[in-house]
Amino acid sequence: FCSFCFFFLTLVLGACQGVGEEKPEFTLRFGHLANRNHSWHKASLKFAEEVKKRSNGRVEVKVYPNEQLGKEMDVLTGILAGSADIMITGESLQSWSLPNAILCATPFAIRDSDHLKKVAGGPLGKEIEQHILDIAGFRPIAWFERGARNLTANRPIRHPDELSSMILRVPAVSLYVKTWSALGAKPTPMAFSEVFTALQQSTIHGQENPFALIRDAGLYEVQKYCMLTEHVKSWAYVVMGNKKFEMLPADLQQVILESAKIMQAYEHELFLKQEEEDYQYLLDRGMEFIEVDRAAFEEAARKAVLEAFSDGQKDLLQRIQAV
Ligand code: 2Q2
Repeated sequence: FCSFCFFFLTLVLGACQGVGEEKPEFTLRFGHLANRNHSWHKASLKFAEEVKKRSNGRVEVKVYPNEQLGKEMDVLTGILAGSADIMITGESLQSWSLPNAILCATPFAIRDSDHLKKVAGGPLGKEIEQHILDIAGFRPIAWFERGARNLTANRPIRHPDELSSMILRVPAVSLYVKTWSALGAKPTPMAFSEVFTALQQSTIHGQENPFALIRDAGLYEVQKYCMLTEHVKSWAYVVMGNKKFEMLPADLQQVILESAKIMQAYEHELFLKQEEEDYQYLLDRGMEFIEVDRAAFEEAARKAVLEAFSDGQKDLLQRIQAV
C-alpha cells in the first residue's frame, strides 16, 4: 500500500464524511462573562461540540466569552428579543419578575456543596427552574455549582464595621445591593466586564466573586486582599430562550437537552479540580487571604435578606434550609 494510495484514500473518506454532514440549519449564540480558561467556557465549548455531533451538524453553537455577545443583562434582554440564544446567568434573573430566581444565590442560604447539590438538583431546584421558564420564557437547560463568593479590596476587612464608605461593585442584583448596604458598604451595580478597569481607576474599591472569576479577570492585579466571607454559595443556570427552543424540531430539542446534561457533568468535574488550584494561583500572585468574623457578616446579611424578602421568597428559603 503506497503512501500515495493512502493519501488518496484519506481524501475520498474525508469527502464522504463531508457529504454526510449537513450544513447548519440553526445557529445558537451562546454568551457568558468568563474568560477562555474558565470552566464555564470549556463547558460551553463541550456543549457546542456535543450539539454538533449529535445533530449531525444541523445545529451550530457559537460561543462568546468575556461578555463579547453583550453584558449579562443585555444578553438576557437579547434572548427574549431573539438576538441571542443562550446565557450563563443566575441571580440577575431576579430583574425579570422572577423573585424566586434569587434563591440560587441568596446570602447564607446554602451550607455546603452537599446541601447545594440536594437543593439545585432536587425538587426545589426543579421548582425554581419551572418558575424561570413559566414567567420569563428562559429555559434552564443546565446548572453549575459555583465557588463561594468572597469580598476583595485593597485593605483587609475583618468585620462589617470596617466597610463604611467602601464603594463595592455588585452585579445587577437588587438583593445584593440591599444586603451590602445593610452591611455598611456603598454597593454599586456594574457589568462584570467593567470591573477590572473600574478597580484600576479606583472608581470602585472592591468587588465580590468566587476565586475562579477573581483569577480569570486578573483582579489580583488590582486587589491585594481576599476576605474569606463566603457570603454566597450559589449555582448558575445555563438558560436558553424558550421561543427558540420550541422552534426546534423535537429531535433537535432532545439533542439540546442531552448535550446540556453532558455539559453540566463536564463542568462539574472541572469545577471540582479548579477551586483549590485557583486559590493557590491567587496566593502565588501575592493575594493575601483574610479570615473574617463570619458570624458578624452572617447575622447582618441574614437580617437584610429577611427584610428584603416577600412571604413567598421566605417560604422558599425556609424549605431550602430544611433540606
Ligand atoms: O459578579 C458577577 O457578575 C457574576 O459572578 C454574577 O454572579 C453573575 O453574573 C450573576 O449576575 C448571575 O446572574
